[in-house]
Formats: sequence, C-alpha cells, structure tokens
Amino acid sequence: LAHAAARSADRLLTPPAPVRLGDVVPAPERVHPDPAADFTLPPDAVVRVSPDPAARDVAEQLADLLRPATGHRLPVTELADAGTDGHLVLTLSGPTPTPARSTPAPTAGDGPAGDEGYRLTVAPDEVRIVAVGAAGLFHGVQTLRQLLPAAIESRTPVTGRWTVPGGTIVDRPRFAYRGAMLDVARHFFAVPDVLRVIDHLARYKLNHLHLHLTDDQGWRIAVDSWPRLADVGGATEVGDGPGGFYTRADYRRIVRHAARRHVTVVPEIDLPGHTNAALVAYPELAPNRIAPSPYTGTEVGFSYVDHTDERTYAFVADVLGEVAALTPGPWLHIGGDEAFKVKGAAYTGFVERAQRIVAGTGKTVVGWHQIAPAGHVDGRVVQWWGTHPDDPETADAVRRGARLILSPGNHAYLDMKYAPDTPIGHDWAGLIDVRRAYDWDPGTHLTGVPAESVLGVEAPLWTESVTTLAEIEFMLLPRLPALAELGWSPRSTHDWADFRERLAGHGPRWATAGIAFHPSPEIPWP
Ligand code: TNX
Repeated sequence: LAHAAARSADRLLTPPAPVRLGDVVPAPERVHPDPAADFTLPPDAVVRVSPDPAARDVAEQLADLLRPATGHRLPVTELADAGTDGHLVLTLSGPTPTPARSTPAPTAGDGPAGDEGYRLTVAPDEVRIVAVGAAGLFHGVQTLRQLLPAAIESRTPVTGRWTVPGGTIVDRPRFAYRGAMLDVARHFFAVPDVLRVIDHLARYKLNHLHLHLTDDQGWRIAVDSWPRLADVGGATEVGDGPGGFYTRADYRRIVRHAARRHVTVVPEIDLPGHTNAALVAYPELAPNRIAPSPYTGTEVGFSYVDHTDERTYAFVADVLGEVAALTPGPWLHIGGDEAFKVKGAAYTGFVERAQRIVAGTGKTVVGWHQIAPAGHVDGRVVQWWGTHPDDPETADAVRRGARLILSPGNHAYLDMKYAPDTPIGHDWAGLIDVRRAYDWDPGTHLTGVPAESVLGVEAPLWTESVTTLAEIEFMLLPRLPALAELGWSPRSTHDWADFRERLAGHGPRWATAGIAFHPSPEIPWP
C-alpha cells in the first residue's frame, strides 16, 4: 500500500505524457482521453499475453520494439486467464471489442475488418490491448508505439520517462485491403530492403505488399519449370545495374517477414505486355520467335507474349502455378496494363484465359483496370490507376461483380514528384505533395462505383528512377501515411489541418529510426 501511495504521489508530480492520445496515424475510430490515467513504463515491466502462438509472437515483437531504447528486460509471459495482471497486457477476446456507449454505433465496414480491430486501454497501472485476432493486437501495438515518446525509436538506450497518455482507443479499419506496391523489376531491390519496406507498411497498419515482380527490364522471381526467366531475364534493370532476382528461399523469407507483421504479399506477373525480359529468356514466347535485345530503358507498351500460341498458356500456367504455390495469401496479380499491341478480342481473350488459370490455382485474380472489359470471374479484383474519376469500363466491371482497389495516379502514385524540383520521379499524373495524397475519398472517388465495391486502396511505387532504399523511403514518406489513413480511418476523422499536425510528430520518429523522408513544406515538422 505504501508502495502504491508512493507511486501515485510520484504521478502527481509527473508531467503529462508528451504525446496526446489522439496523436495517431492513421486516426483511430474512437479516442477517449483520460489525462488522470497516464501510464509510465517501469523498469521491471512485464509483457503478458494470451496463450496463443500468434498473439505470443505479437507480444515478442512489442518487447523487441521497446527493449533497445528503454534498456528494460521486458520478459514476455503467458496469461493464465484474462484477469491476470502485467504492465503491458495483450489479450485475445472472443467477441469484437464493444464500442463505448456514448459514441455512435459503427455503420459499415464490419465483416472481416473485425479481425483487425482492437481496443487499447491506458490506465495508471497497465496498458491493455484486446482484440479478436492477433492482427488486431499487432495494430494495437503500432498505436502504442506512436503513443510513446519519439525516443522509443532509438536503437540505443535513452534515459527518459516512457509515459503513455491515459484513456481508451477503440479502433478498426474502414477498408479490408490497404497496400503499397514496390516495383522490383525496373530496379531490383534485395531482400533486406523489401523487409524494411514491410516494416514501414506495418507501422501505418497497411496489410498488403504488392510486388511487381516482372517487367520489360527484368524478371525477379525464380521459376523452376522455366529457369532462364530469372537466370537470363533477371540479369538486367533500368540503366546499367546488375539486376537480380529472388530465389524461392528469398521469396519465402519476404512472405514470412510480412506474415509476422500481418502483411499479405500480392505477387504480380505482368501479362501479356511488359514481358521483354521473359522474351529474352524464352524467344519461343515471342510473336516472331526472335529473341529481342535486353531492354534497360523506360518506355512501355512495346513487348508482348504470343497470345495465339498454346505454348504461351503452358508458360502462364506453369509460372502462375509456381508463384501461387509459394504464396500463402489469396491474391495473384496478372498485370494486364499497357499491352498496347494486343488489342480488342485478342486482349480480352488472353485475360480471360489467364483469369481461369488463376482460378485453377485456387487464388483470386487481381489485374490493373485495363482488364475491366474481360469477362467476370468469381471474386475478381480490378486495380484502378486512372486519373479521371469517370471510367465507364471500370464501373461496368464493378456492375458485373468486380471489386476495386483504388490507386488513382494523381493521388496515390508514389513515383510522382512532390514538387517541380523533386530530384527523382515522374510527373505524368501531376505533382503529388502530402495534401494531394490525402485529399480524396476512396468511398466516393469513382463515378458509378459504390463504396461497398471498394476493397481498398494501394499506393504503387514504380522504380524507373528509384535506385536505393533511401530513395524508396524518400518517395514513401511522408505520403504513405496519408494513403494509410484513407484506407484505415473512418471518413468522419478526415481533416487535413488535423492530419498534418499529427503527421508532423512522425518526422522525429523517422529521424530517430534512421529512416529517410522528404521534409515536405506542407507539414509543420517540429
Ligand atoms: C504506368 S501504372 C505503368 C507503369 C509505369 C508507370 C510510371 C501501370 C499499371 N503501368 O508501367 O512504371 O506508369 O508511373
């Protein structure tokens, strides 16, 4: 008792937490601050977790996150029952965390989103995260991370008070699919770079990494049945670089790292265009059977596989079959963009066969919105990258049953320059600074497409001009969090003035973690 009294007296003298409970990106659905309930992590803190392997793994990741800066031991132990105490408590609960009485009931977006929701309660004696699934606990941990002082991002010990603002957050995503794409074909990025990109996604509760694995300039995934694809097709990239490819073990490592962070990998094999690297490796797939020269420029739309030859479909089935077998997630992306030389019925006929091949692997097909005119197959997802919201072909595909991933070129394209003087990037879809990345609504963006048909959002990073991890980070940050908020947060929280203030606090976090970012003049960095 004396100990408890001393602790509470200590609290009275303690300054409030440096971070406010609502200072989270993406904005949580509901925030109820309680300034009297701040929590300070004691040096002997323990992490307690429900006895479930996936939950346990989240608890281990939380401890790993906190140990370097705090220097605390943070042992992780399992809870015998939900009532047992600890300082940081992660519990799985049967039913979805119930919202507080005083706030309106949620309107839409339940369904599978329930698995990703969480409730975080900060009280003087403990921080507790409750969720239906481990994904929810993981997202709750990302929120907790942002509620600690920025110094928590230090990889070496920092002396300081590790105080978290008191109160309750009840949160869950608006859209089920929230992603980013990395083009590893134009420039190849080795496994450690990809793992770090996954970490950046996870911070902002993004749950899909789309890998653009093949293009004219390089083929990046080993395929046992067609070994020259990677051996020959992987040896080039834009410019004079050496290229590269992922072995099956490399790819599995990426998938595993992503899975621990509740991120699903979406592999893309771009067909029937964007295939020059494949044709260099296997000229028999080329329309004239003549091997083209390796291509290291940045034009698009000139290459295609011979859609009139049965061998092409054997190739497609072999490649998609192997990639599907390596991929635990439900999606297989077949590209379909910019096949300028395969027109009309030849194009839709090819796409329809490729869609059936994907269905045969047990996966759900995704394609860029050029596939819209092809026939519908169950579950099909169209990724829209247009710049004008009137797109009757895409709206028609939605009417025929397609779901949509929105990647509007003029808002979500991370390869666009921020400003005229941005040293890398394109500008064909305009300049995209943070406000432009933030100010659109995925639920109402496309004419004739209802919010219920929108599976989610994705920010693609094409890499014609991006050559290093630091350049990837420079293009991702600070725009990726804007996209993440559109995908996660209820529309009612959408507010540019508020967002830019919340985002500003992330600059010091990135700087402390050694992450490169663009210090956009639109954000009031501290
Ligand atoms: C269009 S977006 C492409 C890519 C380019 C990109 C550059 C899409 C599906 N295709 O091949 O890299 O523009 O912004």
